[in-house]
Amino acid sequence: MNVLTIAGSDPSSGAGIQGDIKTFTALGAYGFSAITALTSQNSSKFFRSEPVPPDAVKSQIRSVLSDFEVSAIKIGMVYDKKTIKTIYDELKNIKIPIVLDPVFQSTTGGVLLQADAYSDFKKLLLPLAHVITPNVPESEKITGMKIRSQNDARRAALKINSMGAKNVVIKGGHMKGGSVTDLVLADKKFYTFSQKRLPRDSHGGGCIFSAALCVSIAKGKSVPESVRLAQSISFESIKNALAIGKGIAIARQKDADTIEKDLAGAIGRFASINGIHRYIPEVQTNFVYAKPSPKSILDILGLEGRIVRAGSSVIVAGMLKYGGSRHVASAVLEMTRKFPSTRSAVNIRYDNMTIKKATAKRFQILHYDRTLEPRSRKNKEGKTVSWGIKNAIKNIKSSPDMIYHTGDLGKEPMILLFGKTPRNVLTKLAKIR
Ligand code: PXL
Repeated sequence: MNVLTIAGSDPSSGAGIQGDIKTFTALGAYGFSAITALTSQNSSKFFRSEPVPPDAVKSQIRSVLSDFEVSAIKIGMVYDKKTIKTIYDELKNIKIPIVLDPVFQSTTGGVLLQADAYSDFKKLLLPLAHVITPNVPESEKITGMKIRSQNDARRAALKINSMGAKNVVIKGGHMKGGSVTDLVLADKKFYTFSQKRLPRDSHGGGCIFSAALCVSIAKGKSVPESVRLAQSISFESIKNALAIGKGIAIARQKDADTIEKDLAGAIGRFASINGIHRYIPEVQTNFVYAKPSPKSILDILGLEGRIVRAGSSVIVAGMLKYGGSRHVASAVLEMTRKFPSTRSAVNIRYDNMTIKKATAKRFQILHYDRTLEPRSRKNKEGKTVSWGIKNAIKNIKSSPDMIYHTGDLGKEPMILLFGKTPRNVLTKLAKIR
């Protein structure tokens, strides 16, 4: 699968063309490039930049599009009015989805878009965007609004949408608070994805986000699912940043492990299911995926936070982490001891209707009674679920789809839905909704 980036060159290779190509490669896509400008910068300083002649920008884009099949295009640094007009003319009639990353200023203060080019950026490029990915200062620049709260961000996203960008992601990194919340407006609906704030600054994280988003869109994934993946990839690469220069660390792409890619994507899809908030229990939801033959919950990837019900939508809180889930992971750990290929699960709210629908679909359903657990074992964190799963599957020959319990004193009843992969779990969930 091939993608194209139209962006500036960054000799430090953290951002721009070089950063994009590394991200594309790490995610298994083939990356083409058309260079719009040459920047001279390192980890401490932005020295200068100059545009590539518009005719050469045009010729690069044509060279790529006239030959190769391209499934999505990312636009980054566009520098000036002439470059914007050139890109607009080349792309206005093509049907390939465009991810537009408005880059106005570098981390070290360099000007990436000239002051007199903003109005053309808004008028010509913004309406071409399938997805636009501004951070808070960029959203303020685009809308002329001040953004201090989630509500402000929602209003800004609606405005950017009304200016012509089909879907909008406002990255929350610049907003105050202990966590970072990215806001997504996709098909007129809002989604929020939040994560822990990393204590350091780095160069290139924004480019990695939009490049990863571009690959996911190229694969035909939905916008919320793609944002979730992009958030996960950029978070990991900022955590993994290298301090190889005298200044700011440079974000570094890790090859995304497929467990992480699959689970991050499935969580994004789960969160965007219509009416999914009704399936979230009081204790909230986790979704996990184990490495093959997990030895402990540290081999099982889950959300460090939870999928949380918020009114009639859900918020995905926290990033994926091995050992991030205790409860659902303990259930999967126990399951894999008998059925090694059943490596994923999600917990959902107990409801008799759900059990009935699952029965009608001929799911293999088991249950256990928490009140029968020997006293000596009780109150040990994560132990009850291991005991329950072990008992439930004791005399079973094939892996169950669903295991539930009806609670205990002060304990909420719960349904666990199992599958071989997160995708498989979602397929089962779709059958019982
Ligand atoms: O991260 C934004 C960015 C994008 N493109 C180029 C850059 C930078 C930041 O420095 O240099 C070329």
